[in-house]
Parts: sequence; structure tokens; C-alpha cells
Amino acid sequence: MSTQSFDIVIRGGRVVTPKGTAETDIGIRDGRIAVLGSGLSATAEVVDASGLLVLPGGVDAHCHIDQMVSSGARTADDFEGASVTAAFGGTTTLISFAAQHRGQSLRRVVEEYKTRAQGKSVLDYGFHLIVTDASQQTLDVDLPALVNEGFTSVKIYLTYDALRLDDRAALDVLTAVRRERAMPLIHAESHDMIAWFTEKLLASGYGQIHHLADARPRLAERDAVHHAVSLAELVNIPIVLVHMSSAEAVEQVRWARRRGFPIYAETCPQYLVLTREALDRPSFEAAKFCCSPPLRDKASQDALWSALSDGTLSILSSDHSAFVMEGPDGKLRDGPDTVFNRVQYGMPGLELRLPLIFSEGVVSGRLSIERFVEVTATEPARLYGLAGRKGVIAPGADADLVLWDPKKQIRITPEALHDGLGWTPYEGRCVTGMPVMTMARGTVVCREGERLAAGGHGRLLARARPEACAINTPPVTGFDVVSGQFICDVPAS
Ligand code: DUC
Ligand code: ZN
Ligand code: ZN
Repeated sequence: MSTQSFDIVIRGGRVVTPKGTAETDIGIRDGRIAVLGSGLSATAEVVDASGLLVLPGGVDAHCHIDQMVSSGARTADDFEGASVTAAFGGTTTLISFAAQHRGQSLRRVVEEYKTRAQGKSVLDYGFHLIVTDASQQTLDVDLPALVNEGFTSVKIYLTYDALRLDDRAALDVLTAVRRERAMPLIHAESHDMIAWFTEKLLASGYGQIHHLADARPRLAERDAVHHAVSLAELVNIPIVLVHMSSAEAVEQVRWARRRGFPIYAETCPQYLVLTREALDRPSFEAAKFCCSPPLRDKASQDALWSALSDGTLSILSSDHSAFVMEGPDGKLRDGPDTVFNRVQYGMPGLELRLPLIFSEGVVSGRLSIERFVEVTATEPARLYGLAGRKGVIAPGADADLVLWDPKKQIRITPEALHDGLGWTPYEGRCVTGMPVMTMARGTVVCREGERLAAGGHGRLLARARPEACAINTPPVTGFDVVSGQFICDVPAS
């Protein structure tokens, strides 16, 4: 029995951490978790959590919010709308993207995205830097300063004409990221395979939407995942492979990890619960299911579930990328006959990431509740420099908490969601398990369907350099790219 007093006490819930689940009270003071124990008293509010799970708020480490994408289209939501919909789904931290397009100053891009979020987001947020222009100014001036300011992760693309880096540029970026001890994220699909196949399909008149899955085959992902791992090994840097979608990609990740190389990989709800057959619907329906990499088959789904459960895949993010359906920013910007490579790829996912995976994973017996918390909150926080602060229920962490009713069922409709988008690829699906209250830094953001926090409650997170990036293994080649010196002998190969 503690005699201290707290601003808020959450009483009687089953508290979940990656290490186990136990009934305990949580004492909160000044927006942080002060203590876990029993019989705690509060000066302000006691929240009765009996019959509920208490989870660390979700950390969604891959979402595109208020972003200008390479086609010139803008995603549909701003930071207020996106953070509110995320909070209703049990997420309390967002890591979105500050996307550099070629010729742009990375510094100016970041300042622009900071302005977009500031005063709007109800949740704490950070930005990964998307680097498409590997200039000296970007790599030697802007990047070091930005990493020092807490932007400690960088995404690069191996595909898309407007975004991709060739190998030399990719190695330059990885070397600079390694020097700064930041974390790289890699979009791994083979550009030339996709470009070649797209050209052949279009030349033969196969432009319909369902050919998206043919044009971006699993082999193109397998090939690029293997290649990305080789690039990382050459430079001796850990990487996060984002949005793994196929059994073949999982096989490559498993191969890399078996060899002891620090490869981390992410998947997303759409690859776990949807399949490519959805693309066979008429175009206005099929467009809802277009993402990149595309949806795959049931065998890939099964492989992803196993890999998520056994630790081959480390994190589960939404890859939220919401677009309206029509108009210049729409998924079908050329109308119902938009060819597959002109569709705007991406799906909304902020609000349903946790409910879908709880229902299909935990309720269906494919994931333990502890693993669910680990992949949706604890591990993304750890990988991206928020360890101990976000994604955990422990003294000293921010009081980002979700009261979760494991029995509550809903049938998904656009009206049941809070994104105002008017469509969802999950329409008609029923899920079991929903958040009933989401708290961010001790403030209740939403409760029983009601929004309670104002835009601007969220703060920009200065993230630490991820622990995983403090590399102390010798380079496979013996040559250290950062110091420019041979630092050890390696057997001739
Ligand atoms: N890559 C992403 O990470 N998200 C949306 C589309 C894409 O190509
Ligand atoms: Zn990507
Ligand atoms: Zn993405």
C-alpha cells in the first residue's frame, strides 16, 4: 500500500507488458507513470479499469500524414484529423514522414512538416526523414544537424522513378546514416523488374487495376530485400525493412537474421488480413485495396503471421496513406479507367491497426497479448529512439495508456471510424476487442466514442539515437566506410 498521492490512478485493470500480464494499479503524476502497485490513492481521478486490459498506447511508426507524395498528390488528412483517428484506435505516438523531393533542402522540408503538425496533433509525433537527394548539403550538413535534433531515422527507396536511389547513392546515404548513428528504413522492391513488367503489361493492354499485383510481383520484393541486406552489410549498418508483404520477403529476412546480422522488419495489417483477390472488384472498389507493395496470397499471409509471432518480423505499423477517391489528389485520378500504375497507392490504417490485429491475432490465437503489445508499441519505440519513454508501462514512461475492452465487438463501416474519409478497405468486417479510453501523457484524448483533447496537445518528439545503431561489430569487408580505414583483416573471399 503506497501512501503517495497521484493525479490519476488507474485501478483494477490487467496491465500488459511484453514480459507478462498482471493485475495492478497505475499511479500517474505530471503526465508520467509514477508507480505500479496496489491500493494507490489519487487526488484527482480514479479510473476504474476492472474487466479491461491496460495496454501501452500504440506506437505507429509508419504513417504518411499531410504528405506530398511523389506524384504530386497530397494525402487526405491533416495532423489533427490523423491523430484523432489514431487515438480512437488506441495509438498514442505517431512517426510520420518529412519527405524530401529531389532538389529540395532537407532542412526546409523538415521545417515545413513541423509547421504542418504543430498546434494540430493531439498525439506526440516524430518524423522519419525521406532522403531522395543524396547531395553533399543533405548528407554532410542537414542530416547531421537533424539527427542531433532528434530526427534519428531515414527512409530510402529502391523503387519509383522520382524517389529511388541507385546503389551508389544508397550506399552514400547509408554511410552518412551510419556515421550519425541513426536508423535507416528501406522500401525494398526491385525497380527495374517492376518497370520492365509494367511496360510489358501495358503494351499488351493489361492496364486494369488487378494487374498491379502482377506488375509488382513477390519476386521483385524478394530480390530487393536480399539486395538491401547486402547494401547494409557492406556498410555495416542495421536496417528496418518496411512493409514486408510476402512469404519470399520473410524468407530473406529469416536468412539475414540467422546469420546474425541486425536486420529488423515490419509488416502491416493489410498484408495480414487482406488478399489480392480484392483487386478483382470493379475499379472504384478495387482502388481501395491498392497499396505498394501490393496485397498477396493466403500463403504469404500465413508466412507473415508466423514471422510476426516468432520474432522474424519485429514491428507492426499501419503504413497509413489515405487518399480521397477522385480528383487530382484521388486514388483514381484518371477516373474509373485509371491504369494500375497511375492509381495512388495507400490505405487508411491509423484507427484499425490495433483492433484488426488484436481480433485476427490475439482473439484468433495467432499472437499472444504480450507479443501484440511488443510489436505494436514497445519494439517500434525501442527501434526508433523512444525506449523507456513510449510503448511501455513502467515508472518514468509517459502515461500513454489505453483501456481496452477485449470483448467489445464492432462491425466496421466508414461511419464507425473517425477519419472522415468515407471509405475503408475493411468495410463489413467484424472485429472483437476495441479501446474504450486513450490517454496521452496523462490527458484523456478520447473515451467511449467522445473526443476530449484539443489539437496541439501533442508535441514533437526529439528521439534519441536508437540503441541498435551503436554498432560494434567489425565490417564484413574489413574496411570501415565511415573512418575510411581498414580496421581488421578478413579472410579473402
Ligand atoms: N511506400 C510506402 O511506404 N507507403 C505507401 C506507398 C509506398 O510505396
Ligand atoms: Zn514504402
Ligand atoms: Zn509507407
